[in-house]
Amino acid sequence: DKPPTYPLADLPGTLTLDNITYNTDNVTNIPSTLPAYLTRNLHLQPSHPLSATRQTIESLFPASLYETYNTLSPVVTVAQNFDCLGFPADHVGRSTSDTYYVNKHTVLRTHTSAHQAEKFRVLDAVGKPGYLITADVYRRDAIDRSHYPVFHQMEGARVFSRGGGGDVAAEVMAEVERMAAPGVEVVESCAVYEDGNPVQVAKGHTAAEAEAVAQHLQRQLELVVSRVFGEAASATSTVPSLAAQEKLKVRWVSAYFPFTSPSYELEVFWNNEWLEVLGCGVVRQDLLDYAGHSDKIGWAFGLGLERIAMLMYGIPDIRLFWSRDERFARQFADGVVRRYEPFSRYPQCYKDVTFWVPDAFHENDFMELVRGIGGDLVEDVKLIDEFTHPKTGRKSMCYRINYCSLERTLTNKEADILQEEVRAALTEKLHVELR
Ligand code: FA5
Ligand code: MG
Repeated sequence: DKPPTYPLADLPGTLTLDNITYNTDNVTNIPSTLPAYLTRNLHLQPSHPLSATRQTIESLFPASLYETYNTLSPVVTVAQNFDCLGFPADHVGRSTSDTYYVNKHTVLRTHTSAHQAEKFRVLDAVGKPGYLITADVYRRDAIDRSHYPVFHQMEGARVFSRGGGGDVAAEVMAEVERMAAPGVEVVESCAVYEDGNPVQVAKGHTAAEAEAVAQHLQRQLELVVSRVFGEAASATSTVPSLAAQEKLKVRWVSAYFPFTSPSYELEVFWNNEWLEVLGCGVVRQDLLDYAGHSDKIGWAFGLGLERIAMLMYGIPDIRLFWSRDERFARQFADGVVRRYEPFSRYPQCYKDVTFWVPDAFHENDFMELVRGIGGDLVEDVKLIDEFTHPKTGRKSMCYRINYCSLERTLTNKEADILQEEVRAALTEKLHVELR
């Protein structure tokens, strides 16, 4: 048992999430602001941009081949989220500074891959070789316009049968030949072979099999981005960065996940920047073996819906997805993809706080403390200065908190009150010495 890095509240012995009560213990770190997110289900709200994005992508995966799961509970076991997927015991993702623990056996899923093992297990019972899962996921993280402690992922997987004496590599490659994605230009690629030698091929796979499955995966995902970004471009000429572009530039970057090999990330060139939209790979055979599919080989991917929806609709700030403001919702009511029109530009109010940090300081604890007090009024938090005292060796940090409402003008006085609360909580809960 690791000690908690920061017990967020004086928690009672139990915690109720989504109508189920869990025992808490010394690793519980769910702030009181979080449970309310579990019931929002933005990916299922009619005409919400996340729901529309989900449906656009789902339409590219035939229902005859892919079973869709959109209501799986976010409360999962440590085994589901980490152990079954081969995360090593000391993986940083497991730490209480990165993950929300309900108790030492139970977490809020940090990714939709938490459901991989159970959904692979029922493939035959369901009678389809693939699935799609869309769900809210939870991570303790920094605060800025593109990071929020709750976001949405879509996971997809597909298996191919290796039984029956057929040549699965050849069969999959034959399908790959028919999968060209219009409107996408792959400017950089990494495949299974490098200089003619197979790389990262998992135990139990031939290089030819891994290559075929990786190609199938990459072509399928190129189809997804082609359709999603193509829709954004054709539906409205007010998305200038895409309308002006001949083809969408994408690149495949080699990556690492404990449960796939080879693994890749897909990046999209957007507004002059490479943006990572998904992670994926060939599923490690021991995972499929364990789920009762030694006779199959397959791929899986996990993409960030907010990342894609922000590009598709030109939504500039991830907090907007959570807005209950009518002026946000009604822009998406007719289901047509068009550029988001900002309904306000209210002033920002910057407040700095400087403190000496104790040894056990984790930045995410600070981020969460700020968010716990300021909520969605905190637009972002940036480290602007850091120094170590030459004599005492003590470390000092200065953070700039940007307070800004998406819905109204926040007064300087209101920001001051929040800042005072942050300062008080810093000494009281994180035991830092303010400067
Ligand atoms: C994963 O979560 C893996 N489970 C993905 C995967 C699935 C790999 C199946 C292989 C097979 P990662 O942490 O990189 O990987 O997140 C995947 C995607 O989620 C990212 O590419 C990004 O689009 C999105 N994402 C990750 N962190 C955030 C965040 N803080 N805010 C918004 N989107 C995020
Ligand atoms: Mg990543």
